[in-house]
Amino acid sequence: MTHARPDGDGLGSIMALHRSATAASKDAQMLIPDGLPPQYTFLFPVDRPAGPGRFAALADRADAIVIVDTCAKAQLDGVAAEVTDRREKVVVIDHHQTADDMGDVQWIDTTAAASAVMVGELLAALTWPVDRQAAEALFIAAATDTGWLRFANTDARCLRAVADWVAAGARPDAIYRRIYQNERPARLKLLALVLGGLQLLADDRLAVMTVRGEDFATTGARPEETENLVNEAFRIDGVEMAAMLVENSEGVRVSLRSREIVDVSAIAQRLGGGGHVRAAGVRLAEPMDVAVDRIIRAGCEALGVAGS
Ligand SMILES: [Mn+2]
Repeated sequence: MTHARPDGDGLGSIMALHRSATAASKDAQMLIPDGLPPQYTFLFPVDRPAGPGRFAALADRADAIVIVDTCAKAQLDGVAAEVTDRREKVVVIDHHQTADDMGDVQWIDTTAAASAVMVGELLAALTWPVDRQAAEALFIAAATDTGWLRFANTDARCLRAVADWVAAGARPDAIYRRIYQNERPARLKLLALVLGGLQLLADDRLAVMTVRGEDFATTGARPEETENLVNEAFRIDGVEMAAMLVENSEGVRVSLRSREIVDVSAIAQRLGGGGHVRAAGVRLAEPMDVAVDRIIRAGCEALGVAGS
């Protein structure tokens, strides 16, 4: 099993573990504490992970409960207590800092780029078969946790693991297409509209982008298709902070990102939102033009430039 609101690393890792274990004649079942995100259903063409309602029945007849990509009770949602009640059976494989006391065996390596790298090493040590589908799942897991092998966590160990999976039949071109080149035309039309309206301020260090209500009708895009659009601004050399403002029926949803200087969580908190130092957000119950003005002032102030 992996964590609730599962990502590519958690899901790819359990898929590969399940497939290799089954090929090694083990009786294995997958489980996730909540629903399977639609964009990852393709990882499970045959067996789908069970839901939390099946946990007790599966756990009681299992010899081991392997939890991958988390060691935080809070990420196990409703099954956290049921997991720790069976701690003698629990094996954790994880690469995050947060390590609760969840089970008797906890293999935590914060230097691993992805949990999948650890899973790949474990499967090699066990000499369990890793076929093309398992290798693809591990590749997807490592690729999504490293931003397609470009984030700072990408290291030689990760690249060696990826090389093994390519040797086992994983095709980077097909996987890239599946994960990153599967958008609807409407989303690209929205991207064009957003980039067309991009404003650069504070000596071109602050980028502000907007999506107004009518832009959804014009392009046919859906509100969820604004996800990650804010990051497009960092294609521009010198942009330190980016803001994306999306209009909705309650007002404006603001996404803030910074490259390496500005603490955008401080800005978000001051306006009633929150988040991380490099990625934060806030909802403003005011008209778009007022919200844009507020964000420009906050951004210019954070960058030490007089607001326009
Ligand atoms: Mn991970």
